[in-house]
Amino acid sequence: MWNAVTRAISPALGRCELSHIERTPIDVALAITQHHQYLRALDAAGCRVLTLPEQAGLPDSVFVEDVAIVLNEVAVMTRPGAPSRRPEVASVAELLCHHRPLEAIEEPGTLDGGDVLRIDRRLYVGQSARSNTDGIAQSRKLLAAHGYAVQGVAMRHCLHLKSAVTALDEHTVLLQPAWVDRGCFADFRIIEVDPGEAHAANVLRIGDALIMPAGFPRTRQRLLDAGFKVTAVDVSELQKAEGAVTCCSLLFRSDP
Ligand code: CIR
Repeated sequence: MWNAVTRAISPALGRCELSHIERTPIDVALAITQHHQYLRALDAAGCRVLTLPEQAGLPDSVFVEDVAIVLNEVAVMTRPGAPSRRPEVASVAELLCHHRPLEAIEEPGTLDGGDVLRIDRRLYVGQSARSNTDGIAQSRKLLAAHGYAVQGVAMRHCLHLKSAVTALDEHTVLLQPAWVDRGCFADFRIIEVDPGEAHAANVLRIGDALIMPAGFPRTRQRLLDAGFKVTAVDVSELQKAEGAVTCCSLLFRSDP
């Protein structure tokens, strides 16, 4: 059974961190409606959805993915690269400690969960503005003890590694070649996003179900043509906050 930890949207979402996109007004009421649809999609994909209460003073707190790496054996609480986001960690740790032994990334390390792509026993970690060399080295040491290999991945022009590449199954990735080199994923079958849909690579996988943002119909068609089962959810207001679909949940199994 998959659990999905999520968090209700802060009314301050409009004051979120932004790195690679221009600030445009966010309709918070619409964002909340869209987030409910996202939660329904998680439920339909077979998740037990756990929703933490909103943190009004923390604009980006809906993006729970960034504060932890949750594996079958352990959860690593991150130290987010944006200082404004570090107060988001504690309340998620309080929940996760009931499900996993906890470890933590410590100063001077920084790491955002959005940079961590797990495929089988390997974790690809984006060398981004949010995840520094020390944070990646700490995660490598912590996770080697549990049999995971951690590999840093160069990337460009986007916030997180999972803005540029996500896994569709254990053998296939969806990739934006302008933001990460195909060669880093040479061991996998690579499906590229449609050239006109730059932000389409962020897809959330739950077993054999995929959730992706609406608004990328040509990339979605590529996934359907390749035989994947895809649900599209409109997350336009979260996209204005530089979020997408992986960032709004932390998935872990209750029967690891
Ligand atoms: C930030 O800049 O931290 C937020 N506005 C967006 C975080 C999105 N997180 C993710 O994709 N993992």
